[in-house]
Amino acid sequence: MGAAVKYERRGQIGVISVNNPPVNALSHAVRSGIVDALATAATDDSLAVVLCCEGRTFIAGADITEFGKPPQAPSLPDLLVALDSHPKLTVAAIHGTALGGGFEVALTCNYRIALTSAKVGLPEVKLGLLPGAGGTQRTPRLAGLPAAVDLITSGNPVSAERAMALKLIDQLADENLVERAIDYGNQLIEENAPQRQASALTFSLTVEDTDLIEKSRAQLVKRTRGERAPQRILDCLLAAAEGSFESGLKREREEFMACLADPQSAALRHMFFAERAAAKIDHLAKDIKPLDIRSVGIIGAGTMGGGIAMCFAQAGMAVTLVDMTDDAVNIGLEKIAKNYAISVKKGRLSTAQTDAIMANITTSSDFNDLGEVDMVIEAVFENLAVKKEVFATLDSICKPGAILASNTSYQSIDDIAAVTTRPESVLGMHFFSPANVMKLLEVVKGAQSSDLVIATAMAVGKKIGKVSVLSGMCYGFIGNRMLRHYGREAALCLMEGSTPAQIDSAMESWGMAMGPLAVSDLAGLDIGYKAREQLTAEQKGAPASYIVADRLVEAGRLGQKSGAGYYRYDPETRQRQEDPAVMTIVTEARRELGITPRHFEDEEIVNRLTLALANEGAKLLQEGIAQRASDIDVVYCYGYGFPRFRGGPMHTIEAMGLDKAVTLLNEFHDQLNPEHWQAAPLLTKLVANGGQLADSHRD
Ligand code: T1G
Repeated sequence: MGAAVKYERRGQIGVISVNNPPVNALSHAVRSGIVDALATAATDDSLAVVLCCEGRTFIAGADITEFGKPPQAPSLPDLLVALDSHPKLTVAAIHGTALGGGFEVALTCNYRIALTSAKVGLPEVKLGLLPGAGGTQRTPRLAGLPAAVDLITSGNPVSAERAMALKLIDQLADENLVERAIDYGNQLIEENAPQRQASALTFSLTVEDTDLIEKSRAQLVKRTRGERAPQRILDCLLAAAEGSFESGLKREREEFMACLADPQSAALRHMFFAERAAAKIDHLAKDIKPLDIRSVGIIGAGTMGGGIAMCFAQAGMAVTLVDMTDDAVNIGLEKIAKNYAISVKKGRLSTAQTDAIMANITTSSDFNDLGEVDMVIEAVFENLAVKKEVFATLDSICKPGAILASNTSYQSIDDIAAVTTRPESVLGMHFFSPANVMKLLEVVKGAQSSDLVIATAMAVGKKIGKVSVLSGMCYGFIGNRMLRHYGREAALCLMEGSTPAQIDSAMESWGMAMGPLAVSDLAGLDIGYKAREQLTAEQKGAPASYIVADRLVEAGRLGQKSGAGYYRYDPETRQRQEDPAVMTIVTEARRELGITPRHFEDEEIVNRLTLALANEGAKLLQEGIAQRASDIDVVYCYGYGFPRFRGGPMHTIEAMGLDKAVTLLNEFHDQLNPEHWQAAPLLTKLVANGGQLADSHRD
């Protein structure tokens, strides 16, 4: 059986115990170990078998690292055939998170007992897959179709208590799970309980079920923006009702293999590991222990400061929200209270919960109240002089060792650190609006930011529920530096012949949460306008890349905030509507710059915008601003609405083929503005030596 699985007798019960840290994934060693243990139990004089796991959780799924490698027998289906046909009673003892193939193993046992603290789920859809070991066939037979649709298409785990209500679990235990499971096995033997197999159950569709499947199809198309696994899951669930268990299992296998081969699954599995890799800081001393941050000061009670304050208060940390006047602070606090009132109204939080969160926030208009906090995050107006003044004051007030972070989107962390006596404790913590919703946090390392401070900021990000990504210092850090090229290409496609509606719908059909021009309207066109006022003509770039945006602002069209920008917005629904007045402005701008409009295909728009992102991303990699290509993917999927089923900008060109990407870049260089389309040397080097972005680090 090997070290991963052991078998021992406890009286008339045979106990199979899996030990494959960290999450008891169903590696080849685990699968073959369980098959061997089942064979032993089949022939010894045990009367029942308990399957349990050591460590922190029951089996948390198939071993995702094995996907894409040659299969090794016994496969998971082979294991489940042996389990389903076993001659003894089988009991699964569940703790931690029994997920995916792990829960499918438990569902194949005759009975299931779980710790009340346990959770179970079938999250395969989050990897672009579906439960490929009988989960789509057994779950509806045990819990009914509606519960199966919800569990498998959402991929979200449910509590043991909820699972018991759904008849997916039979018993709950508060502690001593293995002992309780052995007692349960003895009780079943005593009661001469039948070998109850989910595979032997049948169920047929009601009219409501059929309606549910069709309604779910439409909802999922909208919610997942084109992901194919959810639709395949519904096909498998239908097959469960329309035929035998065997025919349903066959259909599930076919659909699972189709998912496994689908580029969307490769992208989603890439994102699974990318999110985890982002938390790792290269070359960081292994023994560095992040500081324990318990109290935080937030400077600036505006939209960003208020949202940031909510993140920390929700994580149970003491927050001091500071602004220049009591009025400003009170307005900020009222906005936070309003946000929580909406959450209570929508049933997301209880009043008790929001009261407890609000109790973590104190307010002040006196910086001296920040003397004892462990960390301060500045979220004042995006102006370097103002930020320098704030940091100089904080430096004189805050206790030694307190971390001073700026939420700046662009300003130099080094210039800000230079006005303090503690540059090693200064860094950027760039949140994304709305800060209490968006999961991305860019942790920006200044030239003198210490490893301890960086590690602490990354850990604080995780503690408040963010996905932290480390960025070096450059204008715009990772996300916004790339966004400038993305936005430039959207503006140029408009000037060269496209329309706002075509550009946005092309990108949204491709998978972006929102098209680039609609995003500009949401953020406010005046922000870019004011930023450009501080730039030289050279810094602003090609006039064609901003002339329309400037003309819209000058015409009072600031975006959603003024009811019109690239679109007109319904005052009630905020739905965008095309506005002929915009094309009048565009036509005039084209005439002014001597541009003759031409026809655009959606494909050109998608290629130009995605390659503009990836090419700049490659330059960030070369310069060491981003630690790894997958970090850039995490930034875009968590901060900019890039579709996870595309795996991020860098995975997108890896999946396209770097050679094809570089060929397109060179074509754009020759046909469009050569200054904008110089292929990143890293990409041409990788194509020349057949390398992969995944293996590339800084030059
Ligand atoms: N396979 C391989 N490695 C895994 C893994 C898995 N299934 N799950 C986690 N890891 C690694 C992870 O990469 C990290 O590694 C370490 O374990 C700790 O994970 C046929 C086909 C279980 C809730 O989708 O949701 O079954 O970074 O940092 O926050 O139908 O891991 O330390 O080197 O996430 O405590 C279905 C995926 C698979 C569950 C624990 N199962 N895992 O969270 O720790 S497909 C899943 C999780 C399948 C069958 C189909 C979480 C967790 P490293 P972690 P955590």
